[in-house]
Amino acid sequence: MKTRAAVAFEPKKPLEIVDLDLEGPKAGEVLIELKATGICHTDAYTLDGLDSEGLFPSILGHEGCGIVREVGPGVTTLKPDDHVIPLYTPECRECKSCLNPKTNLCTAIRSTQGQGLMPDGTSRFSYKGERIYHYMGCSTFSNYTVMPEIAVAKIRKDAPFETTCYVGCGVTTGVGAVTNTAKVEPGSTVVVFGLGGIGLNVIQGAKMVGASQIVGVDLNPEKAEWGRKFGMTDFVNPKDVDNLVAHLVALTDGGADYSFDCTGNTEVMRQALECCHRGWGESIVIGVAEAGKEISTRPFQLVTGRVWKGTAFGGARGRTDVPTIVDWYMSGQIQIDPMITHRFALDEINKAFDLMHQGQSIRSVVVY
Ligand code: NAD
Ligand code: AHE
Ligand code: ZN
Repeated sequence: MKTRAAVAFEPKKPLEIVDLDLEGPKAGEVLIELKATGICHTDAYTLDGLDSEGLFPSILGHEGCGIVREVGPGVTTLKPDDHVIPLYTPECRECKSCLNPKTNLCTAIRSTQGQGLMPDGTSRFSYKGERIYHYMGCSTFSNYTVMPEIAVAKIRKDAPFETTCYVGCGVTTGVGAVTNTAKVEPGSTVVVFGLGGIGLNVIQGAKMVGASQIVGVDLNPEKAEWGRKFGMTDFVNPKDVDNLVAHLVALTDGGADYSFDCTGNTEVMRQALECCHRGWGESIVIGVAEAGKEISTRPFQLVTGRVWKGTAFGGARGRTDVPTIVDWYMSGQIQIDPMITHRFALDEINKAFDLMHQGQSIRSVVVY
């Protein structure tokens, strides 16, 4: 069949909107009609050529929501008309990682996913006979995509597509980093670096679990008002203080119980660790750093009890946890609507990347 998609033909070039060929679902796969997709900073990072796994030409996008239109042989858990969210972190429930409660990082199809291919080692997308790569196993910047059954979360039908798509990455990543990875306790002191589409969700997650002090840190002063909307108690612009770490340690009475990097900047990751409380403070790396970047700190920071951790997809097991997060949204425990600042047709998708780079959007969504 044909599908209309925004193709990344080359790094650092605008996406091109074209009609291309999509092969139907094979065994264990489903065809999904996307109804909406968010644009995450990770899409921009890959398009900018900063991802060591980045492949071109490819169809980016990993924050989608849509409807199952066709199922391949052997599919048992999904059927046509199911409303679904594609998962870049699948949940096969059988691999060594899925059987270990310590992680959400299912390994069943990770190697082919990293090569831009379906689990059988081929791509379903082509343009003028040339292969187009899948991206993060999702490729939601296409009106239709094909997904393995193990990488699809079935959700309730009353959840609106154009807001619920954000659960496919940003909401789950931010809220899940608080609830699954850090396991922030009520009364905790939390510092969040980077108040974009991820950081604001860390803030609302920290508020939901009862953190008593939530400090937001951002270079963009306009993010102060955004943070306050979702539960931030204090805002610090690094440009306004001489020594950011010392300032944060003083502001939090000796250091944060938990800090989160939502910038992808390795210098910020160090600050996030070092503003944690001596003896117990934990810092969670969420931001994705450019290829080749490394983090550093004095080992004494760890010797004296600070803990450095990371999280992917907020530690969530997608098929199990995503429907619950959608329920939290639908029951008002978390907010999504105010964070969707811009809506575009697929033809206008490059505007969403411009707004993100200019710091003018929280989440832009393409509505199909
Ligand atoms: P975004 O562009 O919406 O927000 C980034 C924010 O960080 C902006 O508000 C920006 O002003 C701020 N910032 C930049 N440099 C800063 C600095 N030096 N100090 C303080 N603030 C600074 O991006 P996003 O969509 O929120 O994504 C944030 C990061 O999280 C990206 O690196 C993205 O790739 C990553 N991410 C990781 C996961 C995961 O599973 N680990 C999931 C989604 C996104
Ligand atoms: N491919 C990059 C790393 C990119 C990365 O860390 N991706 C996150 C999700 S970001 C979503 O917006 C992730 O899930 N990582 C775990 C995984 O298995 O990819 C690189 O450095 O090679
Ligand atoms: Zn993302």
